[in-house]
Order: sequence, then C-alpha cells, then structure tokens
Amino acid sequence: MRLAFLLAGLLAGSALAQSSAPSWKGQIIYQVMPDRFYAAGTPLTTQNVDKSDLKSWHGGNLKGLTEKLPYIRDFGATAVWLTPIYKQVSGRDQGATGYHGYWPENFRDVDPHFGTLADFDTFVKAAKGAGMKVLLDQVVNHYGFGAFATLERPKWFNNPSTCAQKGNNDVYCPIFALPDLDQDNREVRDFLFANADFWRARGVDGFRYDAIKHVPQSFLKDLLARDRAANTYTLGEWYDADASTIDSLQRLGFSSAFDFSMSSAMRSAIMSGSSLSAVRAVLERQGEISRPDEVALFLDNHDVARFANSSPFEDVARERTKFGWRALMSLRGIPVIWQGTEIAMRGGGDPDNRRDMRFPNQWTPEEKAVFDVAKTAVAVRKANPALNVGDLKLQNVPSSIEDDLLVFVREAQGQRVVVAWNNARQRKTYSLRNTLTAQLPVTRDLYGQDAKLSFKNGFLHLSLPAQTAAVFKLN
Ligand SMILES: [Ca+2]
Repeated sequence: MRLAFLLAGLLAGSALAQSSAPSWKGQIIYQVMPDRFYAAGTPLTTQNVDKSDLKSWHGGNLKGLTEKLPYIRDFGATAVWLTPIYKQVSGRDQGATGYHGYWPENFRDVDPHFGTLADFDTFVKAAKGAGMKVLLDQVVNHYGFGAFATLERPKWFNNPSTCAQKGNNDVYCPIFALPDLDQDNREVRDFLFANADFWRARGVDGFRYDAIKHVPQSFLKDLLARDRAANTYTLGEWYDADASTIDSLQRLGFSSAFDFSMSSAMRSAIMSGSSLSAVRAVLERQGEISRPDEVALFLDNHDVARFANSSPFEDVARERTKFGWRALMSLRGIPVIWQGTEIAMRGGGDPDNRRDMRFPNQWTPEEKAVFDVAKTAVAVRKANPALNVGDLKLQNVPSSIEDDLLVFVREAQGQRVVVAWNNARQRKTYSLRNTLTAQLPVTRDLYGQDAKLSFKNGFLHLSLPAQTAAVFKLN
C-alpha cells in the first residue's frame, strides 16, 4: 500500500516534469521599456531623472503604461512584455543608471521610478481586463553593481578572479562586471525560484528570461520545470540564437526563444537591400526546431540598433519598415514588437535605440503612414488563421531570381495562403512553374496593395509592387 502510494507519487512527479511548455501560438507581443514609454501621475522620485540624457532615468512609469494600454490593444497586440521593473541599484556605472531594469537591488520590489507594487497590480488587472497577457522580464544571472546582497551574502556570487577555473567563462564569469550569481548554490537556486513564484502570484502569465547563455543549464532545467508545472509561458533570450540553439532551448524546457538569425536576415535583406536568400536560408532550417510555431520573431529590440537605422535615409527606412512589417506578419512564429517600431523610430546601439516612445499626437504624417501599414498587417494576420497559426512550406523559385523573390505557402484550419516577398527595386511580374492549384482567377493581396496572383496552365503568375510582401488566399 505504502509502496503503491509512493510509486503513484513518483509517476505524478515525472508526468509533471515532462509536461509540455505552455504555448502562446497566435499571440502578438508588444515590448515596452517602462522608463521610456509614458509617464503619468506624480513621480515618487526624481533622482537621476534627466530626459536629455539617454543613460539617465526618463520618468516613464507603471501608471503611464496602464494609461496607454488601450493604445497597445488597439494596435492589435495581445500581450505586453515589460523589461524589468525591480528596485534598481542607485549608483551609476560608466555614466548609466538602472533605468533599463537590468541592475536589480531588490528582486521583489518595484523601483520607485516605476511606482509601487500596488501600481504593478493595477497594471496587471487592467491588462487582464483588456484581455491581454503579461510577460515580465526576469533576471536570473546577476545583481546590479554594488548591490547590498554582495556585502551581505558574498557566498552567493562567483568570484571574478577564480571563475575561469570553473570551466565555462560564459556561465561563471561576470557579464559587464555585474555581480554574478552562483546558481550551483542551493540557497541561490531557491532564492531565484522564489522570485519567479513572487511575480507569478501577482498574476504574471509568462517570463522573458534574460541572458540565459550565462546561467547553468541544470539550473534552468529545474526553473523551467517549475514554470511549466504552473503553466507559465517562458521566452528565453540567448543572444544570436539560430535554429539549433532555439531547438536546444525548447528541449531544455522553454516555450520559446528569440530568433536572432531571422532578425539579422530580415535586416540585411529588407532594410539593407541585400539578397532574400538570407531569409530563405533561415526558413530552410525551421525543420530543426521542435516547435517552430513558438519561435519569437522580431525586427528589433532594446539590445540591437533600430531596424530603421540600417538605412541612412529616413524616407527609405520608412518604406522598408513597411516591407518589414508586412514580411514579419507573414511568417510562422510569435511576433514580438519593440515600442516605436510601428512608426519606424530610429536609433543606433544601446542607449540610442531606447529613445522615448512617441504617441499619435506627436507623430509626423510619414510616421502615421508607417503605423497604418503596421496596424493593417497585424489585423490581417489575426484575421487569417493560415498567417497567424499556420505551417509554412517554402516554394522553389529559379536561382536567377532568388535574390529578389521569396514564396511560401501557409495553411491552417482549412485556409491556405501564398505569401510572396519581392525585394526588387521596381514593380515586377514573375511566372513560376507550380502545381499548387490548377486554375484560380486573379486574386488580390490581403494587405490591400496593388498586387495580384493567378494560376494558369501549371504556372503561378505574380504581379508585385517594389520591395514589399503580399499575401493571397487560395481558397
Ligand atoms: Ca553567470
């Protein structure tokens, strides 16, 4: 009896460990950096606030984010990712402050610049009320510079002068000289597990785990098993991840990881005007990923230069950002949108990529035009299951035109669409031998552009405007 009970317990335990990671297939995530988004109410502190300095605090807060939720929802996003909101160390390092949230002093409190825990609870409640999910950034690798914990509990940290002896500098040595937590220490593991529980209990639906390349996989495996058991979605940030890295992270237990390889390929092909074969090469590797529907797609984020910045000309950058939006919304995976990309905001590397968000009453007509294209692309994706949750099958194109043309078919819930990206600098017509369907009258682009597709006598005929992506329904 006792043995049977024990066995039943063990079986339940192993079923828990093997439970699959929650899926956010079909979601559209909008990323905000609260300090750079919107300020509302009376600030609790103005220490180190200086809007003229990109390395200082700018005063955006949780009240402001809550106030702007209708903007995010009306744009079409279904989830909000907040960069960390922890109480930050108060010092500066190389002139910078902890406005970005990645320099924690206290993992279980909100920095007064952002507001209070009650403000966070209000935000979560408002997001849920608007039918949106909340994805919170979690730091598990380090504390901020000079955090009190380094004095109070020195045994929790890897020693910078001996870390190399542990055999994996990426994991055991500090990044940017930040106090590096030793996750092989039981107390540290329990502390980090409890941090996740703390925020989960406040209603958070998912975690974006920062800098996971720099923490032991044995720790991550246990952390993720707990998240899965609690049905918490997990998104891993492994800088420069490609298909094989994403697959190994999903096997470790993550729901998803960011596809840096697709982001780089889209930047070079679309924004810099190089060959589309870079994008094709990334898509050809999707078969390596266990769960390709979960891959996090992005044009840019707070750690890389703005997508629009890869062209020196603002008008060109805006037009190519429109292409980027239509292209991103045609891909398989979960789109993640960095605040401001919907108006083609510019900015180089950190911190120039973190300029203050600007809202509709501050936009130029040209920015509004980018926004309209982005919003339409998001709406079209959401309205068409083939785009939102479908599989993706690349179609062959002759090598003579593969720099300029990418074609794939997506299908879900009985709907089938053809997606075509044209990277040529002028309007083009293409005729491809193809057996997708026998006959089809002329079909127009779902994004509303002057683009056409037809089938006749075993050929697919496409007429596409310059530098854009178009989507055509086959049924
Ligand atoms: Ca580390």
